This record gives sequence, C-alpha cells and structure tokens, in this order.
Amino acid sequence: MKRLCEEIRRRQRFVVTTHVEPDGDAVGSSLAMYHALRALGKEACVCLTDSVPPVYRFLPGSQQVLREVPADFNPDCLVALDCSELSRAGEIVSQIDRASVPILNIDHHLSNDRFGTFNLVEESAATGELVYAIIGELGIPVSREMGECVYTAILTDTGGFRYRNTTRRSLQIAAEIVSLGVSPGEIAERACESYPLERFQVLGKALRTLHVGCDGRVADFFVSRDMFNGNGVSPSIVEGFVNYPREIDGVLVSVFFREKDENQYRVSLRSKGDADVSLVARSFGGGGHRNAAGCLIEGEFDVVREHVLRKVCEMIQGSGL
Ligand SMILES: [Mn+2]
Repeated sequence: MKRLCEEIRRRQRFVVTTHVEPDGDAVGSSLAMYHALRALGKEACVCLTDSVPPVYRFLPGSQQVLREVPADFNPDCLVALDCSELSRAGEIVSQIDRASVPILNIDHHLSNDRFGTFNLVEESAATGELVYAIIGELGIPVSREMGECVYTAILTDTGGFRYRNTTRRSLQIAAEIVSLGVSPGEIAERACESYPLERFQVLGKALRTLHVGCDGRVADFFVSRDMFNGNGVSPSIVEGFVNYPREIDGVLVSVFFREKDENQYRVSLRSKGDADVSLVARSFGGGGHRNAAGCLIEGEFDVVREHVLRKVCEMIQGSGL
C-alpha cells in the first residue's frame, strides 16, 4: 500500500482502466480513482475497452470516460482496477507501451495473478473499498464525487449490502460517505432501480429457461443472442441476472449462461455460504471469489451446460453441503 501510494505521488499522467463489461464496482472504483488523482493535481484519463453501462452514467466523471487512449496523452502510469488478470481489461491495454509504463494492479479478487509492477490485492467486498483506503493513505479529503463512486462500487458488489462479503468495514465506509451528504436512497434508485425496460423483457425470455437440479440446490438459466435481437440492446443489459435464481429457497448455486458468440458462452456463477464457485470457474480457466465467479467456455450449448452443472453439483457434494 505504502509503495503503491509513493508510486502514485511520483507519477504525473495516469491512464485508469478496468475490466471489459464493467459492473458498478469497476466503474465506481475507476471514477473514484480518477477524482482522487485529479485532487492530487495529476493528469488522469479513464480509458475503457467497453462503454459505461447507462445505469452508471449518473456517476460524476462518467461523461469523461474515453474508449481509447488519446494520441497526445503519454501516460507514465497505468492503473488497472478490479481486474484479476490484465487481459480482463481488454484491448485498451494494447494502446499503452507496457515496456516503459508501470502498472498499478488494485483488485479484490484473490485469484488475481499479480500482473502489476505494484500490486494491491486484498480481500474486500469491492475494489472501491481499496480505492477508499488509498485515498485515505494519500491524505486526500474525500469529496462528494469520490464518495458517490465508492458508495456505488460497494453497494453493487455487495448486492445492496446483502451478500456475505459485506463487512463492518463496508458499512463503515458507507456511513462515512453518507456523512458527506450522499443519500443511500438516491444512489440505490439510480444504480439499482433505473434499468431500461428492455432488461425486463429479456429477463422474461431468459427465465423461461430456468431449471433447478442437483436436488434443488442448483438453478440455471440462459440468454441467447436471439433474445436480444430486434431491440438493439447491448449485452450489458443482463448484468446481474445471475443473482435472481440465488433468491430461490434451497438454491445454493445459481448459474447464468450467456451466448457471446457462435458456440461461445460466458458463464456466471453465484453461491450462498460455503459453496465455492471459484473452484468451478477455475477448472474452466476462469476465476473469481468463493461466492461470485465466472468463465468463458467454447462448445455446443447442451454440452457446455452439462459440463458446468455436473462440476457445480460435484463441488457441492464434495464440500458436504
Ligand atoms: Mn469487484
């Protein structure tokens, strides 16, 4: 932490980035870092491979997010947030001369492969919590903008302070931010209750594929590219779908398959309690945490689905759950 903060102080021009298909923690922690760097008098630009999902465009600074590194901006530092490996940031990284630009890797995924020149990888509810700690370590007063971004990061990664990753620290940071004048109700309305109608139209189609197996302990459903077709919506519209079947009584693991390309599926896994879905994701080349993980699998849908569900059920049985 100290070395990472020294490095931040020494450097002048920062590119801040995060993973593809950014979620609330990705966007919130990136923008909080952006505001912190600017408060230190640094030049900073947030450059993302994918655009900010509309639901997070209320966050201060989101209008300044770029999809490529400006040609006349020569960064002397790259900050990668919420990425368990650098490839998760997508093609934006190829626009940076990695031989000469140090990378600060700030992440809360314990599966992180420590790709950075400096790494701050700590278990916490959200990467936003780590950014909040960095802001404190740097002695920067937390502005309202930083507060809104950090609060949104924690709110979304804890499922609204409901998941088991929620700690005293998460609630304490949230309380500190609320004392800056940030309204929890207002942020929740914007970040969790401002989805486009199309999200629920796609959800309706997807839920028709819902299936519960492994003695009622595993629920899965999927969304095909066809389900989007016609209304021109982006795949980011299904962010968080995987969380819904977790709410079924008795279900320990929920699995959501999204067709990304012909015979290519993005698999998201969520679990309750001790069921460790990161083991399953890792066995397919993915990663994540105990209760939230994901991977990308190639193959025909029925085969992919069967493999994943079998692994999940074996994991549950193997853990004596
Ligand atoms: Mn996160």
